[in-house]
Amino acid sequence: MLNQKRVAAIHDISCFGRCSLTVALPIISSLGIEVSAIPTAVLSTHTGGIDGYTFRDLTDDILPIICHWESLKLKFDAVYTGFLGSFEQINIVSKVFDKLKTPKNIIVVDPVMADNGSLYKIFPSDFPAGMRALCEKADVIVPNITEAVLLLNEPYLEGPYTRPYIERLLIRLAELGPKQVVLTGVYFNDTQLGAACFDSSTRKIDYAFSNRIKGYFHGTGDVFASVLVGALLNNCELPKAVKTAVDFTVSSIERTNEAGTDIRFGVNFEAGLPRLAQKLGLI
Ligand code: PXL
Repeated sequence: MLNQKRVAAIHDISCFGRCSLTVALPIISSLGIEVSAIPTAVLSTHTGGIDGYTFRDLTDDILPIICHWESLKLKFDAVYTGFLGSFEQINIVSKVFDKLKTPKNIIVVDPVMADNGSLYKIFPSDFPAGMRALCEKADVIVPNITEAVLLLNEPYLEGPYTRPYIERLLIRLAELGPKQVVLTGVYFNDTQLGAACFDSSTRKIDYAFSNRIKGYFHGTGDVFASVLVGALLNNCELPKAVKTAVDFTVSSIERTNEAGTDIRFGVNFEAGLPRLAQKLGLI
């Protein structure tokens, strides 16, 4: 085996309710990549539809962890961030990017902050400006449509969308700085849902769709972005990485829907991991 790739995953740990690190670690590891974790906070559960969760902030630990890693001369093929709890965390993660960026590695930002037209209620209204600053430093960003319009300071529109609208969003997002933009929650009709991507080096736009499953399933954005990171680090081209992430997320949702699990508990992605590794030619 050639040199194994290594990712620094910077997310919270929500102890129950599959999302953030409890999703990123198993998915990316199952694709043969070493994952080093920086937990930004420890919560008893995620904050989506569950009240009374505990929250221990670990912001003050982030830079000391990085300083120790620097003393060990550790290098990373990717730095991947998702949910961040405050402006202060955004500013610190921005410093982490400066420290860990190399000419060869990629910084992937999933600007987790909103869905279905609204900013998550735990965030202040100026939070998108902070996320925008982080996206400007990224190589790849993975917003949903609500996050995209917040990053661009545009009004939220209900779907179905049109190709010119989606393509304009992709191009405007790339103008913020990232070379590759992946937009999730894209649909042109009521039967199919998926993602669109734009690579500014080729100026190519691609789409990946699957059957639309009614309802909201928690943690699916993290499942999608984790597969995307794992696939890109396995040298998948962007459109194939996006298609792989769409298919994997949809089959995780289908499995969960069939089982009738509480949607706040996250999706059963675990059962799909062996097939995912097989699909990417790893086993
Ligand atoms: O799935 C994104 C996420 C991650 N971490 C925490 C969250 C959420 C979304 O609500 O609350 C703590």
